[in-house]
Amino acid sequence: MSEQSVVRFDVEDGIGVITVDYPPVNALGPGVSDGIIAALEKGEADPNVRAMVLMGAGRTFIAGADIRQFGKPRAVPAKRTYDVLDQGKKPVVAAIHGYALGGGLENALACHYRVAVPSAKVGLPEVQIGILPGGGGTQRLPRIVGPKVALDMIVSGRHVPADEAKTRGIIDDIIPGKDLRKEAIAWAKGIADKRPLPRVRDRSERLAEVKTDPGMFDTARKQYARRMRGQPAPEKCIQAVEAACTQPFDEGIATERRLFGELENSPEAKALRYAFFAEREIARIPGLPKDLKLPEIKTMAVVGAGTMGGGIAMSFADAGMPVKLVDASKEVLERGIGRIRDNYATSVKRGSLTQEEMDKRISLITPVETMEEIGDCDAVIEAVFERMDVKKDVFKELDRVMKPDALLFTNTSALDIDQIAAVTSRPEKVAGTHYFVPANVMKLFEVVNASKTAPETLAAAMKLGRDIGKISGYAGNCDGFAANRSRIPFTMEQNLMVEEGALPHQIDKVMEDFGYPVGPFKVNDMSGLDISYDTRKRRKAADPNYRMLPIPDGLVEAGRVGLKAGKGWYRYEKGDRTPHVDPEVEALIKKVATENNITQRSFTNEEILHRLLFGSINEFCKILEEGKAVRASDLDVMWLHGFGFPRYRGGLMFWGDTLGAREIYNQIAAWHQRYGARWKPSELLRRTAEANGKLAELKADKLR
Ligand code: T1G
Repeated sequence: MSEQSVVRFDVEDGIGVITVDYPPVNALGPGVSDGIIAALEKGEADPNVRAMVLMGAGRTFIAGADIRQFGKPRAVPAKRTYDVLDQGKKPVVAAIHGYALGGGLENALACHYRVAVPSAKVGLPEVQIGILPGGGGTQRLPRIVGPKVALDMIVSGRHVPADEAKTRGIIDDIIPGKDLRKEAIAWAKGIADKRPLPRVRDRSERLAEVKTDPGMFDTARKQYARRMRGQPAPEKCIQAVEAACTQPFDEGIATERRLFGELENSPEAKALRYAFFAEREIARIPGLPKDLKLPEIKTMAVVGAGTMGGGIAMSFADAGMPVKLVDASKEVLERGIGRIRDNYATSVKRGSLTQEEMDKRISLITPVETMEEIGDCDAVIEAVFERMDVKKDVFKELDRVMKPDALLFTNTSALDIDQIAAVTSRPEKVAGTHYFVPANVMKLFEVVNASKTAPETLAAAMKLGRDIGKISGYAGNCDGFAANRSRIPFTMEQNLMVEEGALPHQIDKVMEDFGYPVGPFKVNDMSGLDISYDTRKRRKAADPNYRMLPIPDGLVEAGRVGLKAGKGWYRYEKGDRTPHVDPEVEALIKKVATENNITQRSFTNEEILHRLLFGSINEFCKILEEGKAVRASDLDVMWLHGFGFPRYRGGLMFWGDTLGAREIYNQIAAWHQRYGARWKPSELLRRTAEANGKLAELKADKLR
């Protein structure tokens, strides 16, 4: 689309209509701002034009600046749309549908009036990509909603629905939206002759709020400190809003622009931009025909009403999709439904869900006691006990009861899906849909492609995940698939370093300083040490060479199974979740080390960090080599949404590139010499190091 045509201007009934048409989301890409300025000047100069409307073509208003342009050299624009709007003599109405975000809302705030359709959302989400509103948003928004609400909107970056935006005065009116253009023109005609023109920059009455609560900026600093740890943008957002309350408008704009410049190329902003596009790229599976006819999934069933099955059923009800929940045992089914009710009730108590919404979601979940009753569903997800024989029995049953074109998905986290599919007459309709705990919360939805899975089934599963608000990621069928498999070296090194002398709280501190909300040993205590202990026991039973972990095994055998027992890696006071370092654990560690003739030593924090993360970088490369994942950035997205990897570091491979593939390869090669086979460097990593290539740009050459 040539720069000229990304903005259209036409006049209807004395109203100049400026339409931004720059798919997919009318971002302020090349030519858009200039196009808006040209249209505004045309309208100003045209005597037949009494007022103007600014709107977006397609599915949305302007979704902000073009994020792809950041970090690239850009000419300083001679004019800015915001200033041209401010200097205008004719009223301009922003007509908002879809999203008005970032520079989109900033343009709307520079217009004289704003109207929106009921489903519209507005916001200044720049902080989520490591920057701040750079088009006057930090100066104009506080003048409308007051500094306190502006702080909340700008530091959280949340999207505000139209009704709340109306209540807060961000938009002047809600229009039906049946015919946006027509309704906006009518609205503009209604105000065309009103003078003086209401410019937001001239308003200051709401800024006085700061006099009654001068401490609001420090309150915001405290409020957001924990959530925004390690990120420079929130503090600068607060400083910019503070400037709106202490400086004249144009000086405030200059302050905003300076602060923006300090953030645009920060490491955190680059990492958050990488994460933004990686989360969109993960939806694409190379080689999948674009015109595939996908089987429609409108009704779901879930087999197994345990913790996982219940969470999975909630994930569908939360997305408004009817779901049947079946379990062989009436008692387990009732307990499962009870647990779902409790979860929703907790959300209602916390105020994150209304009672009405809870009732609606519960009504979408139908408990049934027989498999026959789910036969008419479009697809089913099996979430029963993680044992192959149990899974096979269930899939034989599903193949018998489910309608012929129904899709059969399994939530197994590691078992061979080819074996499961082989017991059915429709292996092409079988795939893995792997959730992470808690299933109704974690966004990652790992879609596992088995050797007989049809492209339609794979694509339908990927779409299903997106339809319920998850991030669907492709994985090949292998032990642990992509996400869990890439995590195994992390968990192994976590435990081996403790045998060698590093202490759990030291390792936890390193990872919390790195940006994790909670260290790995505390996470283990929360999820229960007995779960992974049982998995190790099963693996040992299946493979005598499987290496047990004597220290966590010893903890479990000593009854220290974690938070639920008041002791695990840490000790906990009754009714309190605060972890306390426990000398008993250190004593057990020393005892196991002595019994296993392990010489203990001290560790630097850097060694701990690299031992934990380099192994998984190496495994990422092996997974890509084997074609069990599409691209490195997918695995990064899986760690962001499956394992809580700190978002402002972009992802594991993106972070790896801040050190360089060569340094990582050399270290791994050295550990290979020292520790043996588990550190055998991936061939792909060696080649990338040699070529000084980027880890985050690695892709599988062929999916297998
Ligand atoms: N720039 C470039 N591309 C964008 C984009 C943007 N701002 N927003 C979306 N896309 C692409 C996206 O990569 C995808 O591409 C397609 O559009 C659909 O997006 C001066 C400095 C609007 C809520 O942060 O939050 O303004 O993968 O899959 O789920 O102060 O996109 O199809 O090739 O996400 O319906 C501030 C970012 C910028 C908004 C729609 N704005 N976008 O969600 O679709 S900074 C934002 C979103 C700024 C000013 C500053 C979402 C959405 P592709 P999608 P969606």
